[in-house]
Amino acid sequence: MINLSYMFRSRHWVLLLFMVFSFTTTSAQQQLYPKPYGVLPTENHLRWHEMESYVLIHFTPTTFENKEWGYGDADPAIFNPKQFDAQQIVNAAKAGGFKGVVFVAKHHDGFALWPTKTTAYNISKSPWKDGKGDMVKEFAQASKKAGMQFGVYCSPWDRNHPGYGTAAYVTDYRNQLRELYTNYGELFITWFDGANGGDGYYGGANEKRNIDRTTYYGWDSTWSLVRTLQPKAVIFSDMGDVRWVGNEHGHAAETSWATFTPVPTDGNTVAVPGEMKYDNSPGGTRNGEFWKPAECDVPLRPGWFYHPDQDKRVKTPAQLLDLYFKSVGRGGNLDLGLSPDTRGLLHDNDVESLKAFGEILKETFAENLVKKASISASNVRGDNKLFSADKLIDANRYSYWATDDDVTKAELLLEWKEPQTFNVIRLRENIKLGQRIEKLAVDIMSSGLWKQVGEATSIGANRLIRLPATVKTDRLRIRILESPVSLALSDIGVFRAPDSIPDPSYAKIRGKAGIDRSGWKLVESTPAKPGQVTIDMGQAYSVKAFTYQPQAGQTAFAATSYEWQVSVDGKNWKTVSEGEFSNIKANPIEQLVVLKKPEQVRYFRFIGKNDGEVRAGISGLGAIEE
Ligand code: FUL
Repeated sequence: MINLSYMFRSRHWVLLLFMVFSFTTTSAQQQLYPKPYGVLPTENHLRWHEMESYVLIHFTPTTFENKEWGYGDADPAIFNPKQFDAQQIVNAAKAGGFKGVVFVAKHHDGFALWPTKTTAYNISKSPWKDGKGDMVKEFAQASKKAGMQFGVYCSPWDRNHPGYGTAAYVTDYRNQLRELYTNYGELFITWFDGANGGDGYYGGANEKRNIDRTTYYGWDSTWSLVRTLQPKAVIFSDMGDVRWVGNEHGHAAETSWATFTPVPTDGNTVAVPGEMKYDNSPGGTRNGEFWKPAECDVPLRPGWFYHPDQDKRVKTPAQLLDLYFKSVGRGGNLDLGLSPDTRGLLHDNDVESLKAFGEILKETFAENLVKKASISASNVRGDNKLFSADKLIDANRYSYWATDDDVTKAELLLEWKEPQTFNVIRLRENIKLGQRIEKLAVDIMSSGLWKQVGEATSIGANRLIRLPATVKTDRLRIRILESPVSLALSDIGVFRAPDSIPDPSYAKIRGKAGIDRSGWKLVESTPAKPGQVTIDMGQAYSVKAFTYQPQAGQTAFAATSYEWQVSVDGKNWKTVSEGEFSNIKANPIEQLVVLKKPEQVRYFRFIGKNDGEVRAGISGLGAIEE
């Protein structure tokens, strides 16, 4: 009896000791909630991430000049879009699944699309609506009506303003921002591009105006206007709250961190729009100083402005879907450029592409197959229901599955009663706790064996893994392989994108191809003038246009201005076209130069200049017959 009671008491004692021990060790090592890792997004960032995609609309007198950059000298009289309908444009964007509209209220040409008090070069001087129109207002209202958010882009560079380069312009520029931030409701974004300084009209001076980009705009003071007047807006710029992804192709790097440390150019101490190093922009900076996720901007057509010769070069729904995966699917947002034509409407081809793309997106994400699955995890933080694996498949974007502090690798298993068919996996971290996961792999059960079908790095706000082929299975496994800290994943989605996407009708018939280059001979190219070449096409043609393709990855050497000379006999030459390749460094696409009238040409000479010197990388030249 005594013995038994002793034993009982001692076992009890041991159990008690054990409980105290385990309780104290857990609480000493691990708190209930995981600690955040690194820098974190703001509330503005969270809303921006949830948007995923929006459009950027360029429509100014530059449209009527058929240019990419207006020089600042266009007569406002040319701006008369007789059928302008903001709602047609905004609705087309909405049909594409886009959630917001950014309107270019003023581009580099300096023409203000609203009746501003800051410059006479504005919409009130145009015949549109007898000078009583306000295009910013029309887009703001149309966006509201369509349930879309609204933002503005007001170009810091102004090729019309006589005072550009002096303090007077900066005062006017800030007043333009004040007007835009005060009179058009709540903005979700204010957009600042980095192209600034250079030649322009400047009130008739027609000269080059260089500015010190690090000091001229006083970005801290300029941006404080956003914080005060539009506190819910994110700033887009090369190194804004959301960063330029460093290209205008619309995609982030395969590994793209939301964190970023802007790096000044050599000899400078600050990074500013237009003057910083862009090497890390596509991929961000692991453990960077700021949360600055990538905005991936790309026009729906080759250029940002409407050009009739690009009607058949509208990106197809399949291309848009690919861009979506490379931007939104890599934790960034997609900003797609739309360009109304001179009627003031989006061309039918653009409307058709957007609509078909929107339908594909809807179809892809219509059914999340995880809803039918059961889910389990190899570890759950503190074995606590708060962090259980089913948080990954609930409807709450920020509820999350988490692991114990010392668990940085783990497995998640999804099981279905019946085999499921899918080709897209979506993963989201609870970014309120930072960007943690560095690498994971996706396996499916196939004929009784695990088979790896996908992998991903940098998860963050949103990671879409497009499987190389559609699979059918009743078991899916996610293996999280690398993370510096415990895991905090909030979402798994399993979807099926259409296996094939038909091309829209316009894309089936592309524009007339260039003249066959196989018989062409290079008759002149000298190392002393690396931007100049002369070509003999072997016979004379009636040429209506020339093309120039800059070298990929060498945009610093792209020609920023051009001259084409032609000859029939190789002796007598005439210049048939001269001008600027606008925006070529940011968007190094093939440039098309249409001649004023078709010319008889056997020999042509291309002279590509960079900053006034004959010096340009040439990856291809072409000629198009009448
Ligand atoms: C660039 C500009 O130079 C282009 O013309 C275009 O507006 C693009 C969206 O931003 O910086």
